[in-house]
Amino acid sequence: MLPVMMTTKITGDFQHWASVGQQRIEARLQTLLPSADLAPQRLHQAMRYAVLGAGKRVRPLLAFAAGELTEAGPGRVALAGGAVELIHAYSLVHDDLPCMDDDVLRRGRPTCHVEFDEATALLVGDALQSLAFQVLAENCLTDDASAQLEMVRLLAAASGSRGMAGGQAIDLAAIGKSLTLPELEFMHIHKTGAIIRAATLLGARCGTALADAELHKLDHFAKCIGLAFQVIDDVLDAEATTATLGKTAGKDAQNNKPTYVSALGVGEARKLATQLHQDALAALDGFGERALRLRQLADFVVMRKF
Ligand code: GRG
Repeated sequence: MLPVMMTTKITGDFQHWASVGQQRIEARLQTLLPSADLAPQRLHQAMRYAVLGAGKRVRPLLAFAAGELTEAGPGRVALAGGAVELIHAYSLVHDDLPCMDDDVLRRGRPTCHVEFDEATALLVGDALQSLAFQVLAENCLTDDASAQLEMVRLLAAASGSRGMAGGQAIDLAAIGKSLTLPELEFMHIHKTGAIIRAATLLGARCGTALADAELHKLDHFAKCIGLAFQVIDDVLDAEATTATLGKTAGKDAQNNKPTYVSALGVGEARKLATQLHQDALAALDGFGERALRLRQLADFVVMRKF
């Protein structure tokens, strides 16, 4: 069951749009993933378990919203957003492994290695990552072949050692230490922000090309939202319940991890998220109505309760 995008300020119109997007991406992921009865069945069952039926799908929704800026076809954006969601799902499976965050609950269910086993969970992550790039390589996502190659490069860079994997390495090395705010920002721009940025840029690249200045503004929007997403993630880890989050609450403090809450306290962390939200919205000035969904997603990111 996909989570419903409910916040205090978000309108019914946005909820409907988000729900349509969630269903579209769910249907796309269903067909992108190998069937569970195809050999090796256990691996394919575990891949489907890790990806389908849950998750907020924030990254594909960002891709759809950015695609609306460039009049991209939703079918193409679903493929690009699906590829990003496969990378995201792989990162969650690996992050939950005993050698990393060692967690038993994800998206309201047992984590992949608990439901299956560690070796299978490792392979699930590997195979989801490969599948993401296969999806980008074997489908037509834009009429411009060089733009499509750039999309492959973007996602590879965002997920590699100078992106998400690098951010995760910094995160693991920081356990038990305190980081300065610039160090925290550097870690999260990589660990969480890089994939959120990639989702936004890939969605936009499925449509007509943006001018460099517009692309720069969209990238700045995504950078602010990626960081705001993490600041709120830290706040929710400290304030929300395990039942609401669908993952173990309070893990950051329990694992002695430096976070925006440990560095600033909840009140100041929320203020930082509000500032990032405003910066993100300011970056969209000049895009007009075409950026409506991006603005609403920015609202959702800072007001979310899960
Ligand atoms: C293992 C290479 C590697 C990277 C792991 C994503 C990640 C890096 C770790 C996850 C740990 C974590 C809680 C990060 C904070 C932000 C984040 C990515 C939260 C989970 O994303 P949501 O809230 O999850 O979008 P859903 O389940 O809704 O998709």
